[in-house]
Order: sequence, then structure tokens, then C-alpha cells
Amino acid sequence: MAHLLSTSCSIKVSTGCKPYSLPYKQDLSAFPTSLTLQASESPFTRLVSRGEKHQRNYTVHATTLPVNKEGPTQPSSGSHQTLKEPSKPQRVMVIGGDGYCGWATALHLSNKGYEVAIVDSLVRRLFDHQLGIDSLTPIHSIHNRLRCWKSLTGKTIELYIGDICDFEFLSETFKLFEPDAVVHFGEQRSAPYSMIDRSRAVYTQQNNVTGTLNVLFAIKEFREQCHLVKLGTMGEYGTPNIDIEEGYITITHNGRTDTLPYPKQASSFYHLSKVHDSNNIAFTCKAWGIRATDLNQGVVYGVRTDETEMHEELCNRFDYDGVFGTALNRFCVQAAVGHPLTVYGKGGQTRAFLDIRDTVQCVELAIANPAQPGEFRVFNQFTEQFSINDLATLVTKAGEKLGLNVQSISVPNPRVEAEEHYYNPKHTKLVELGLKPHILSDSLLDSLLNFAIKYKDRVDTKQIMPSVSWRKIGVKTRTIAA
Ligand code: NAD
Ligand code: USQ
Repeated sequence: MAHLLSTSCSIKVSTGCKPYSLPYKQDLSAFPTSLTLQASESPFTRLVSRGEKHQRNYTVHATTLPVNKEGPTQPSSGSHQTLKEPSKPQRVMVIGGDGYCGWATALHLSNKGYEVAIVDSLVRRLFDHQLGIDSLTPIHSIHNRLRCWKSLTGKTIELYIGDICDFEFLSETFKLFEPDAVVHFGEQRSAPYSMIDRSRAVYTQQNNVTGTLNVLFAIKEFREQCHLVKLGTMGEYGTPNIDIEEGYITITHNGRTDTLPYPKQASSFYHLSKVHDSNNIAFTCKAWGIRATDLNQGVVYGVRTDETEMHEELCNRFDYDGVFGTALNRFCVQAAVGHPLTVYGKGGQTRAFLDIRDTVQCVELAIANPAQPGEFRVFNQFTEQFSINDLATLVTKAGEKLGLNVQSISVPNPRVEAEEHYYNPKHTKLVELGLKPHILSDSLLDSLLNFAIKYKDRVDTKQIMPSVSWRKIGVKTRTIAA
């Protein structure tokens, strides 16, 4: 599929931008950029939007190597750090670095002294165009973002634009950048998107599973010692009626005992793609000695990190629509615009959550404390758990304090999931490595709500109600493009 999707494109990005210092309103469009694109038809055109042509698989090697003055965070005590030169900044490739978690992480790692390269196909921006949705926050082009970062900090983040399903492209990026660690965020990450219709279900699994397989092969072929830090999801486990362990469970059966991968019960084609990834990674750790950390992340909320706050042009995306928006972020936007909070079904669904500032912290901890060769390490990456009803109550109270009139409605659940269930996942391993969680406090909810209020004029309220049904997959609704 990757080859079928290939197009021949090249982009030249001039790096001759004038340095500038902190002002918020500076217009970066003044910096010269020269683009040359050639694109050919591909099946992907049919997959996500008819009648449009897209650019796929173009490669950019935009910048020269950075000169960093600080070293990265050192491993916490008790870790099994085995890198040869731990004091030297490591080279970290952030796949999916233009997305919500990836952008914040790339900046954070760059700020901490790592040499960072972003690899991204920008396909997420394309999904937004095709579905007619947009981030609550205005987001700048990846080129402007990186120029802004360089101007503010003097640090360069390399940029490779292309599809990791194209192994030729990925190989080139590995050979050019020579990563010590790869943080892999680069997947189609929306459960509702994967449940729109057959083509999106197939696309999600092909994109995610093939992309991850290619990363594994690239590590094996070009960077054997490279540590893979892969973003998985808490949704891989489902909602079993027993405690959820971190990756493995010890079972005694018919008098014999073994420690086995924890059973997986994912509940969307997206979540299933993560299960398939985990199996492929576990196998290659065993077979080829790959070192890997699977971060089973909960639902992320928030938008600000120390780095994205430094300038408006570094602002992260914030999804609130019914396809890409996630529970708490959506509720804050709904409260800000006076839309009732959309509790699906009974609202007893309980999930694990974390602040985006903890996402970047956890990834840094995983990189600084790498897995051993051959080790498939699993961390449950979240800080707290809430039911959807809990979240609705918290947002209602916080909204009222700000003078908002917040109501909730029970929306017929578009998903197939337990609406009342036991939920007790463990999450101690990242804390043992030094994670200092940001807890969902009143003041944090306040600031999230104020943030949503600041941008409320950009909200398209037509995008708020869920438009994808697990049971009626393939039935077109008014908000989904053909
Ligand atoms: P996102 O959609 O904002 O970003 C994903 C990025 O990956 C996009 O920039 C996209 O263009 C890129 N991408 C996708 N397929 C690619 C490919 N084949 N080649 C190159 N680039 C590709 O998603 P996010 O919210 O930042 O999530 C990042 C990762 O974290 C995902 O793997 C997701 O499953 C996981 N995760 C996210 C959350 C959450 O709440 N956002 C929670 C748990 C896990
Ligand atoms: N929900 C509502 N109302 C809403 C939105 C969601 O009740 O308006 C409910 C859903 O039914 C579900 C729960 O909230 O029970 C979580 O849904 P979500 O959309 O916030 O998150 P989910 O689809 O699970 O996916 C998100 C990210 C995904 C990541 C996952 C982590 O999009 O990339 O893998 O969170 S986890 O949930 O732990 O699997």
C-alpha cells in the first residue's frame, strides 16, 4: 500500500529567516519559504476525499544540526540506563511531531537539550480539511512553528515530511538523522474516525500497523541500539472486571504459573490497531533484540506546556469536534459556548486521564531510562481516573464559578462499550521513575475553561454532537465528507 500511495514530491525550505526575539504578534509569514510540489493521484484520494489531489510521501531535510548547550535530563537513580555516553545529548526522532502530543513533546525534548527531528506526513491536517473540522486554537504551519522555535531558543528541530508507511522514506530519515530513540506518535488516533466506514477502518489499521512495522524494520536495519518509545493506549485493555496490570499478568492455571501479556479487549478498529502494534513490537523484541517501551496512555487533556506557552505561533492544537475531540477537552469547550455537556449513555464509563504536561514528562522519563535490548516494557501512562459523569460534575462546578450556566445531556451512546463497570488500572512504573503528576485541580479546570472561553468564537457548534455510530458503521451522516 505504501508504494501505491507514493508520490514524487520535493519541498525546499529556505532557512534564511531573520532571527527575532519574543514579540507575540510577529508575522512569521515574512520568512521566505520556497515550495515545489508534484503530486500524483493515489488510492488515498479515494479513501478520504473524492475529487481532491494530495501530496504524499514527500521528504524534507530542512535544517542543519543544532548546537545544544544543555544536556538532557539524566536517568533517575535505580534505572538500568545502558547508553554508552549518557552525558551527551541524545538524538530523538519524534514521529507524529506535528500532532497534539508530538508537538508538545518535540519542543519539550528540544528544550531539555536533546537533538530532535520531527517526522510527520501532515496527514492529520488533511483529515481536518476533509472532515471540515478545525482545532479550537489557530495552529501555524509546521515550518513557521519550527522557525519560531529556532528564533526564540536558538535550537533547531530537524524536519522530515513524509509517510512512515513508505519504507524508502523512513530509511532515508534513519540514515540521515541516526536516532538513539524514536518516539512514535505517528498514527491515526481517533476511535470514531476508524469507525466511520470500511475505508477509514482499513486505512487506520494499515497506517498504524504498517507504520509501526516499518519503524521496527528500520531500527533493525539501521539503528539496532535505538530505543523505541511507542504510544499505545489504555483502551487496549478494555474494561475487565479485574485489576489492570502494567502490561503483564501472572496467572496460575491447572497448577502451573506463568507471566503473560495482559489480555486485550479493544473496542474500536483504532484501539485494535494499537493491540496489533503491541504484539508486533513484543515479537520483535524477542526475535531481534529490539528495546522498546509501550506507553499505554490514557485520555490526554489540556493544551499548554512550558514550551508551547512561549509564543502564540507555538500554540498546540485543541480538538473539540465529535471525531477527534476527547472527553474533557470537549466538555470545556462545550461549557464555554453554552452547549450541554455530551455524556454518552449512562456516563459511568470510567477512563484513565492525564495532563499533556505529564505526557511530555513521561516520554522524557522513558527516553532517559531506556529499555534493555530485547526488553518489551509496558508502562500505563496516566495520573488519575474519572467516570464521564465525574468529569461532567467537575466541569459544571468549575463553569459555575466562572459564571457559566453549564448543563449536561445524556446522548444515546454512539459507541459499543460498558457504561457501568469496574476499573482499577495500575500506574506505578512511571511514578517510580520520577513522574510528578499534574492533578486535575479546580485551578487547572479554571484555566482550561478560560482557555476555551478565549477561543470560543472559533467554535463551530455543528461539529460538537457525535456523528459516527459503532453500530451503523458506513452510514453517512451530514458532518462526514463523502
Ligand atoms: P494527532 O492526530 O494530533 O497526531 C498524530 C500525528 O501523526 C499527526 O501529526 C499526523 O499527521 C501524524 N501521522 C499519522 N500517520 C502518519 C504516518 N503514516 N506517517 C507520518 N506521520 C503520521 O494525535 P495525538 O493526539 O497527538 O496522538 C499521538 C499518539 O498518542 C497516537 O498514537 C495516539 O494513539 C496516542 N494517544 C493519544 C491520546 C490523546 O488523548 N490524544 C491518548 C492516548 C494515546
Ligand atoms: N465520551 C462521552 N462524551 C463525549 C466524548 C466521549 O461520554 O463527548 C466518552 C466515550 O464514550 C468514552 C470516553 O468518553 O467512553 C472516552 O472517549 P474519548 O473520545 O475521550 O477517548 P477515546 O475515544 O477513548 O480516545 C482517546 C484518544 C485516543 C487514545 C484514547 C486513550 O483519541 O487516541 O488512545 O483516548 S484511552 O481512552 O485510554 O484508550
